[in-house]
Amino acid sequence: MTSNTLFITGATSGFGEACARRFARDGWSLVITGRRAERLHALRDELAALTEVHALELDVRDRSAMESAIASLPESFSRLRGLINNAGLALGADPAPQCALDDWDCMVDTNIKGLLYSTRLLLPRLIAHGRGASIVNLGSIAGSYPYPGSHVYGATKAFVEQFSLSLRCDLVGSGVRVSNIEPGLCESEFSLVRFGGDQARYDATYAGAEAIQSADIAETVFWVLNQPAHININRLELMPVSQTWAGFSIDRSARPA
Ligand code: NDP
Ligand code: 8X3
Repeated sequence: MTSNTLFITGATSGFGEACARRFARDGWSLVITGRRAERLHALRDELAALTEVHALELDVRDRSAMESAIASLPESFSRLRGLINNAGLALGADPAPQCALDDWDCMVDTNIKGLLYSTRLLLPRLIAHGRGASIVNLGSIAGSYPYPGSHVYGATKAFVEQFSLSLRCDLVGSGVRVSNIEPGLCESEFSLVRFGGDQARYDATYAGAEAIQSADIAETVFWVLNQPAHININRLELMPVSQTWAGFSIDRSARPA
């Protein structure tokens, strides 16, 4: 067993998959998770040439499945140096009155409750590792800056930001670090999921923007996890150079009575 074992939620695409590749290259043992079994097992088989990999086919919203999968982790993966809470999604970008409540439920259940389950269930293993252990959460710029259609997605990421900061208070003395990575526009299947598989909207989202790529995020996460053990990166916000903030929007239809 190496002393560097990492648990990644949502490793079947995008940031999670890129993180798995990045850390495997450096010999970290991996627990990779996701719902799409075929992709998960293909990644496990590919990375097994580099390191020890354990694949868990898991829906992070399923608390009892999470409890039993984590309770029965093989002994060699039982002590964790890192947890990347990455599984997450946005569904739609329509104005709130037109949204489906099921989509809101799904974002809350995945981005908030799923992250809480993995964090709470894995905390004892991170604390057992102690100094140098890290939890890295995937927040978003949407957690800090609202935009039309960000409503529940942005609110889930605001939760992740505040939870990350609060958790640090409770972990003081344990040596376990907590970081919230807050990316802006990144090219991944995220936007296909958000727009229900609409390739034209996906293409329009990234056209000419030189968006951040998943490998860029993996490099950032790798840097965060490899800081000296006495340093905690609290929050790290990153955007492509092409992206900045919009101005405030003002409705000018009001007329004095
Ligand atoms: P992807 O859609 O490429 O990847 C999302 C991953 O999450 C997949 O591996 C997916 O696996 C997993 N996932 C989703 N729902 C569940 C679930 N219920 N149970 C288990 N796994 C799940 O998106 P990204 O890589 O871009 O996004 C990763 C994280 O980064 C998300 O939290 C996202 O909110 C955040 N983020 C993304 C940005 C972007 O612009 N792309 C910017 C800022 C933050 P599977 O479907 O197999 O279960
Ligand atoms: C994803 C980034 O700008 O689409 O978290 O909300 S954004």
